[in-house]
Amino acid sequence: MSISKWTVCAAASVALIAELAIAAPVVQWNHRPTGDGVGTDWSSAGVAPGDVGIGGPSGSDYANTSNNNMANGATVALVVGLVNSGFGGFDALKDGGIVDSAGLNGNTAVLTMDGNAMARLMMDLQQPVMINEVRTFTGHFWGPGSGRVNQKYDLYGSNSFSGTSDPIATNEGWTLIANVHTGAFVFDGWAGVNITDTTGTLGTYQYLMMDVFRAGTANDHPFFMEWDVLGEAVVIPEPSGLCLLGIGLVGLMRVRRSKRS
Ligand SMILES: [Ca+2]
Ligand SMILES: [Ca+2]
Repeated sequence: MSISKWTVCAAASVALIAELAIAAPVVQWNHRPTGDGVGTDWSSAGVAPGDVGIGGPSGSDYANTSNNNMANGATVALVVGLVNSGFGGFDALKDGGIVDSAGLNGNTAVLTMDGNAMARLMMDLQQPVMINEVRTFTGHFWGPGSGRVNQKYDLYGSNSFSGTSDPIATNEGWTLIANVHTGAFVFDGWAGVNITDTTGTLGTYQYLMMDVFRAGTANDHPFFMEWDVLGEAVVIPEPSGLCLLGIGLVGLMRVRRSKRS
């Protein structure tokens, strides 16, 4: 490799490292009581400690089934753990909304945490997407109140998932995006989480993975109702292509200089 190629690659790496150094996830959440209904306004603080106004469930996000910008449609699958078959499938996470007790069974993906340390959900966006925001929504209606609306998960992103689905394995390319825990608040209604980043983007990923844990209350099986991914598809240049482009520009500059001299 020539010196100029190393120089271009090093400069690009330094710029990337500088950007990564100031990147910090911003995790916000909100709890809405049943009296709000499914068309609730999420923009004001709710009823639990730490609640703030957030964006509500989206029907036009990248992952949503009705999003025409999607090439082949996002898919969601359970990689580790158990899902309660008495409830809806994972398409319920991409239909643009939340439901109340009447629509609970058919439009909610319920992770069964009995005897399980965690459950792992993976979303394949089919192509790399520059993600500005991730939102997740849960809901539950049990009369006296439950902890099943609380959310506790770690969100990862990758562009090189190859099937072994281990976010810890560096050869899978998984990057930790954010840690989420909305607390152990006990009530009936909905909880929403918004994840953004101080840089304006959470990164560019084709695959997202949630490692879901028990939130800290009895029978705290999470009842997920929506998983939004706000962003746009992008084309990622190959690193080698970037370096070659840099070499080409340096070479062009050299040619012009030699013509002047
Ligand atoms: Ca959606
Ligand atoms: Ca939904």
